[in-house]
Amino acid sequence: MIDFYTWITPNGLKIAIALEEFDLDYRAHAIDITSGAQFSDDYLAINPGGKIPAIIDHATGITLSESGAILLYLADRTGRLLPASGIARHQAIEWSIWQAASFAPTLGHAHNFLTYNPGMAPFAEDIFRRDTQRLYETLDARLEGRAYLVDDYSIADIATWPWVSRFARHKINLSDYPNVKSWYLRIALRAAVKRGYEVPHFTGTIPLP
Ligand SMILES: N[C@@H](CCC(=O)N[C@@H](CS)C(=O)NCC(=O)O)C(=O)O
Repeated sequence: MIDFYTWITPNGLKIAIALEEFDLDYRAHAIDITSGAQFSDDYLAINPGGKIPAIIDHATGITLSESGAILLYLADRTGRLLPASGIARHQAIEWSIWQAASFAPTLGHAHNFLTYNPGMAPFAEDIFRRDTQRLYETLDARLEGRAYLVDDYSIADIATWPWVSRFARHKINLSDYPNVKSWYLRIALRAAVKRGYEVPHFTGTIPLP
């Protein structure tokens, strides 16, 4: 059994979708980061950084935070959605790290400046709008002629997809990135993705461009 601490945000959705894809036994615990639940003593004992997501896997005794590390752990534990060796493994890790280090932080800042606080920091709005577009260009180029980021569907796709699902908040028109759009729609059809999108609770159906 895995205890899974999460909220209705892309970093949480990555793990919800992965747990559903791996068909692992888990209990989801909603940590409402809008009311400060991430700073409770109980939660800080699980993740001293006070961020979701985190897991406790009682089968192995491990407690983990950082969505990228959790995805790698779950893939290795199940032997699925990450090649065991070879170039494809390194490329899946490469794109997972691209997502964690570049895509997610930039889009998160874009949400803050472009959607939640528009007009407050024009310079930051400009930087994050342009950087977001550059990252979409990178993603679109990678997906040219490919169904998934690396050969077969993998944790790299699971890591990236929930952030793309917030395209409206970072002011991206998916029709401007046709390869991203078809990849996004392909993954949106997966039953496990639909189930994961409703964890820890239903917030609406998957947005369609
Ligand atoms: N690099 C971390 C980022 C985690 C993160 O930023 N989580 C956000 C929600 S998406 C959070 O918990 N925010 C609450 C806070 O910062 O107080 C990961 O990938 O897990």
